[in-house]
Amino acid sequence: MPSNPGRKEFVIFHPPKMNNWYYPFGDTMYIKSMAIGLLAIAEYLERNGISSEIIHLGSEFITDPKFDPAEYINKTRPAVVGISLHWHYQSYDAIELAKYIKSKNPDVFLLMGGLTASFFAEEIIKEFNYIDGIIRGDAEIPALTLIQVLNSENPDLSLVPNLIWRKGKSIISNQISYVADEKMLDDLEFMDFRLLNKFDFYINVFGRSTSNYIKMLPPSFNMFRRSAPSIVMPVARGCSANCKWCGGARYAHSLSSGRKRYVFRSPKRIIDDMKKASDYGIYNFHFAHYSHPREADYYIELFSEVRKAKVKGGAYFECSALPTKELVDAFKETYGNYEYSCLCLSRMAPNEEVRKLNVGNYYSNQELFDILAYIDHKEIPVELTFTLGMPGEKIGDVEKLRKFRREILASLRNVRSAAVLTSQLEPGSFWYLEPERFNIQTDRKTFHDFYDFHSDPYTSYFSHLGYLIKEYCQDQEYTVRWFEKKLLKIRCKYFCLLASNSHGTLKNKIGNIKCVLARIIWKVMAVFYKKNPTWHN
Ligand code: B12
Ligand code: SF4
Repeated sequence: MPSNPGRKEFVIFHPPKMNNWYYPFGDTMYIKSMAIGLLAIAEYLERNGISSEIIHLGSEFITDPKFDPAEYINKTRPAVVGISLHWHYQSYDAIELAKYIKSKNPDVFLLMGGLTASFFAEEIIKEFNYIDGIIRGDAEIPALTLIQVLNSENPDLSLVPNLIWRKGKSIISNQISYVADEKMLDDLEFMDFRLLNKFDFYINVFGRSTSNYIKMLPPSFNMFRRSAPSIVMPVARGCSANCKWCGGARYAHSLSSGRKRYVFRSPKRIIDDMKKASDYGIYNFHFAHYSHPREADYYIELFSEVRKAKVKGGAYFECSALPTKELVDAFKETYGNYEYSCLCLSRMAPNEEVRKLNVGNYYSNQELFDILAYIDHKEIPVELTFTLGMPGEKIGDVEKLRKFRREILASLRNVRSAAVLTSQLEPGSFWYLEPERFNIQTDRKTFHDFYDFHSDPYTSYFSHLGYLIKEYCQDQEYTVRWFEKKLLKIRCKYFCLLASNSHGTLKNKIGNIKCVLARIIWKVMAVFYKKNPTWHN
């Protein structure tokens, strides 16, 4: 049972994708990180007199397999139950959770929010009648208003900004009039972990594990790789770029949350967050909001403040655009001495034309090689991810990718990992909105398509795509499933994830052998392994 069972008016659940299967890891749980803003919503309500709590159903089910979310709501009787549906991977789990809770608690107001729920708000509310409302986009003021309205004598839901709701048989869509600006974001408090049940588990286990939590292994075995508790810093909301695969790009945000502008929080508030996070034992800070070289100045200023304030800890800095030399210098000066610090360059592909078609901020191969050489010269560890299967690519590009990756790896001394990954189709992305422009065909259009897809426990981020690229393999007709399998085979053959920073044929084979051994181990363990029941199974 959660550690703090006092009555709360607002309970928010984070449902991970409970069943996610990828062979080398077996039966895993995915989407362990909660939406960055959940703690801020809960804290905002608390400070306005509405007691709130967040329950991460992954931590609950691991630490207490008998935990029953519907029973918990039945006992605590909150006015509103929120369910976070931020990542499309949660689609099935979130909807089933709503159904289960409502079936046992018909009187409770069941609210959803998050990026995916916002994008598909109308379809979701029309189809799943146990959901009473969805807040589209930013939710702090709307959630507070909703509870105040529900607590009033004559509740009038039309007063709640951003809410889409049901009135008898009609669906009413209130205007999106709340989009948090700089001032509001600076006012929010993102690090009050006391509002999250089992926060120790969240920080120490999920904060240190890989993206897939291997359910057959105990928590301590899931804590390899990054061994410092780490958290993503709430630096900004929205994005300035329009990468074509991304459901959180500038255009996608304007559709789902009405956000037109990328908004950064002040460096001072980020320093406050870091200090508070340190009080909870977090000493690795993950930055994932760098999408254009012009944003480098913000981080140079932030890092200078970090040095002044002497905030201890390392940093994992994800670059969606190429970092500038000045940014690399500032990173080195601030985080060079910390064991876990690292720069990450993601979604690299060798073909410049493919990059032009897909990347928000184009850079040439020469620019990429130059900055990588500079990072290496500064002796900063790097993590690289390469993407296989971007629109515009043809099967012949696989050989180019091998060569490109080999060249990069041969020229760098501090590579931590160099995985080759595929992407899934994200709702709201340009790939999703305009498949013809990218010469792709998708099998997920409606929310229901995502829900159906994720209801299959044998799917995973690593093995499925949700699209095919036409003419990738010439003179052949094929389906999305066939294409997914084809790319998976290519990945296993040349870019085995268990040999992630090697590029030799032999090392890849060793990776493949490890994978076969893992399969045998999971098969044996499956005989003894009793799956935790969830709210859906
Ligand atoms: C930072 C970031 C990360 C960080 C941390 C994310 C986090 N903890 O929130 C890291 C690096 C860990 C990450 C990981 C992943 N991410 Co990411 N990430 C982003 C990024 C760049 C910014 C997110 C952000 O700033 N959010 C801030 C705002 C938008 O969200 P928020 O404050 O948390 O939540 C607000 C609302 O959504 C809402 N809300 C959320 N839940 C609820 C619940 C209720 C009840 C209510 C009322 C409201 C509500 O209220 C909040 C504000 O008031 C976005 C792209 C972008 N620019 O948006 C991608 C993005 C969100 N990520 C995405 C993906 C796919 C992933 C991964 C699955 C990638 C992968 N394949 O492994 C993983 C999932 C990891 C996990 N959950 O365990 C996709 C999601 C697409 C989709 N619709 O599913 C995006 C859009 C990028 C893309 N490729 O399309 N990501
Ligand atoms: S992938 Fe591109 S569009 Fe999406 S958040 Fe990152 S920089 Fe922005």
